[in-house]
Amino acid sequence: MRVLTEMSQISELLQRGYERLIQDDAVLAAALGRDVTRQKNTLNLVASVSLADPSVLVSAGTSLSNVTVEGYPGARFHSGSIDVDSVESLAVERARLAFRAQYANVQPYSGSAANLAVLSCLLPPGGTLLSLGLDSGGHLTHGAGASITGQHYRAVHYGLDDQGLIDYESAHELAVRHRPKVIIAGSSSYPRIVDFARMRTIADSVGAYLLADISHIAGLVVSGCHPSPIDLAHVTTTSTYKQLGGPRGGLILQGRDAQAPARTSGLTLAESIQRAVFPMTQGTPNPAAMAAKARAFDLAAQPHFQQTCRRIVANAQSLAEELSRRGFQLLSGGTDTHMIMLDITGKGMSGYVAESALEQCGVLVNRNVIPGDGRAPSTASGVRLGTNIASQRGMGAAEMRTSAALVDLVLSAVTARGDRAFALDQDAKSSAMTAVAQLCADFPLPHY
Ligand code: DSN
Repeated sequence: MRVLTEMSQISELLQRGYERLIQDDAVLAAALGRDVTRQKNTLNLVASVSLADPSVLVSAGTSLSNVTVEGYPGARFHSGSIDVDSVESLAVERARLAFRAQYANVQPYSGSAANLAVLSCLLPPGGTLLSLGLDSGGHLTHGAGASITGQHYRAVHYGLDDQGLIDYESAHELAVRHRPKVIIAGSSSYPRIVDFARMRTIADSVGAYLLADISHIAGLVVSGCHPSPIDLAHVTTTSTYKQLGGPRGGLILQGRDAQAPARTSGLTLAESIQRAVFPMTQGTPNPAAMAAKARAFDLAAQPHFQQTCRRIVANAQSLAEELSRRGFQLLSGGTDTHMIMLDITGKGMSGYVAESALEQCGVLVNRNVIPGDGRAPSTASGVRLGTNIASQRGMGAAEMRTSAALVDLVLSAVTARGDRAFALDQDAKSSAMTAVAQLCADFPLPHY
């Protein structure tokens, strides 16, 4: 009863917030409202998105945002932290439970911040790291030249073999030659299962730490649809919004190596990671985001989430199959995850043009560099698709075939005029928009 009364204060507060926004800030209110409409009416096949449950959104929007804390539960630097302590402890416990981890840190602002904290902890400035190259599916924060991780560390990259699969043998050879202190397993645009056990063997053979970045596949890991790295890697990082249905934020996890001694500091690895987040790379965390993470981790541990993840993988395979049947070139020939990577060099257009033409028809994807790409990341020669939101909407194999047909219809109707300009046949556009509207009406966003 008391909980209900206290919760109703939140509901009243949020209601007042909506009213004040509409009355006092019509410009912002209109943009926020338009985006809900846009989300309802588009077929979102972007690989790095998922829908946050309304209870996650509400948790992220509470008055916890008014609380400033630093440090960790029970060891803060400000008064007034009692409820944030409960929330953070709950989020940590739920993260550990969902991922079957021994240690969790829920303070990182994002997956990028989590990676920076872990690298700062494990690798001295100028130290060597080994990771998947950006054009092979790696991530900016894995030592790419444009990232601080590529500027402060010496990054060496492994790549893909002729089949488009991670070249583990070459990763091992590079590890032996360059003796990295950290090896990163994980990717941003690699659609296949990552063999974390093999990566750990490679790391152990040269005495390196293994960092697994599961930002894209965290949901599949929680639900058992992808092998878990938690006990294989020394440290695992993820963002909380790509596939977990959580708020914008990051998470650091550890399994059996949590209590292992950190090699330089005399602390355990877990203690060392705690310090790497606060105070080394972050100040005050976002308490409302930690609340929303707690809610999302609880949902991710439910059977319904597991069912959704199974559908995500099955849908990606159906979509991949139909795209392939229609003549699209799939990197690695298919997918084991939620993700499909298309090489569209043979389609006579850049990834930028493909993404833009599809967006004009209500189909959302994103351009991506591919191995040996002759184009810059801003235009790229690849297109990345994913099935997280389509699956959360309840779509299945038939809708994936329709989605592949839509991609085919639109891209076949494009006449590229350079890498950034194009003409789109208006009849095809109109047919595609009608089909997208039908799909969105048949499979509405849950709870919207
Ligand atoms: N890392 C980017 C992506 O994969 O889309 C953004 O989170």
